[in-house]
Amino acid sequence: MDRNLALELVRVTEAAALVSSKFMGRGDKNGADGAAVEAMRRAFESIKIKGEVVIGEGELDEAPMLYIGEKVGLQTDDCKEVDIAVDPLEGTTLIAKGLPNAISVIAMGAKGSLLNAPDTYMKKIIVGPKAKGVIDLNKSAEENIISVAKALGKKTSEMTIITQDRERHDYIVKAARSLGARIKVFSDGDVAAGIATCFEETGIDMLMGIGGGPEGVITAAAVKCMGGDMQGQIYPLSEQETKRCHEMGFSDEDIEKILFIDDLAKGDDLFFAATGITQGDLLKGVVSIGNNKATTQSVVMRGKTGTIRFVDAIHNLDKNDILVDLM
Ligand code: VTB
Ligand code: MG
Ligand code: MG
Repeated sequence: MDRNLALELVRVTEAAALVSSKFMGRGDKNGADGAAVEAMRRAFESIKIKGEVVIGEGELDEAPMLYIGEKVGLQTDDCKEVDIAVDPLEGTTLIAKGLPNAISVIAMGAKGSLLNAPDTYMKKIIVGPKAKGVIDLNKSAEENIISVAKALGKKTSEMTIITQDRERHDYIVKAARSLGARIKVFSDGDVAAGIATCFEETGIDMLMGIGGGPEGVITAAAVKCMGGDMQGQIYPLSEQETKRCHEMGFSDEDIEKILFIDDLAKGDDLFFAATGITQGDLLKGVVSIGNNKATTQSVVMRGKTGTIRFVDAIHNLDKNDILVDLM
């Protein structure tokens, strides 16, 4: 894929972030989500790709836009065919309450590279580059913490594990505590939390937990670009979710299987872009600076080269013809 597309993608996440940031703290999850989706859909129109959404807002009957199978981008014959995974507003509860770490995010890959994961839960373990190759979802949380600590040259008491604050993760908290490791919990948004493991300055060594399957694929693309490691397992938590897996072509055997990072995001022809909506650990949020201007901060990654760029932008919303009526 043309390397310039990486920066084009930022326009798309910026648009969704700008528009959804208006909803910060307003208690309106759906309003914020709808606005992000609409902005992202519009911003995609001018991107030189023949894109197909593989991870999106759901099936055609439940999502009017950015549904699985939807074609996005310019779609002209000279455009490259690509897989697109989007979460226009990752952390609807975060934006509704004005909590940190809401982001807008896109992963893009060569056709066939991104797993068409069902919209059910996924068990995940994620680490940065130094612990690549030592994680194993078949092993216990304790064993994984010990292996990762060893790879990082840390005592387990020097480790920080991040997990979503849910009862289903009690076994992780217990495991970490039994080893004297530190725990950081987050209320929502495991894409941002997962990515944080690949930036040493965050102090986060590994993520473990059960979060969204679609989010797992998006995170895998980013972790791939950064040289980290991840394993996933599709993890339906109800009969209905198991049914959903079957509908999407995942057999019981597929559900049992450990998915390696390359199963989630194949090869290295991958791009990832995220823009902060609320202030976060890695990215600043959208800030209105008056005179109908706002600032954003984004991160863009390219798998081929492993380049990671942070992009700060000042937007003049009066002059933004795609967003003007949405702001
Ligand atoms: C997960 C996680 C997301 O919502 O999907 C989570 O991947 C849902 O968990 O990042 P619960 O059902 O326990 O709320 C997010 O945190 C936000 O979309
Ligand atoms: Mg979403
Ligand atoms: Mg989400």
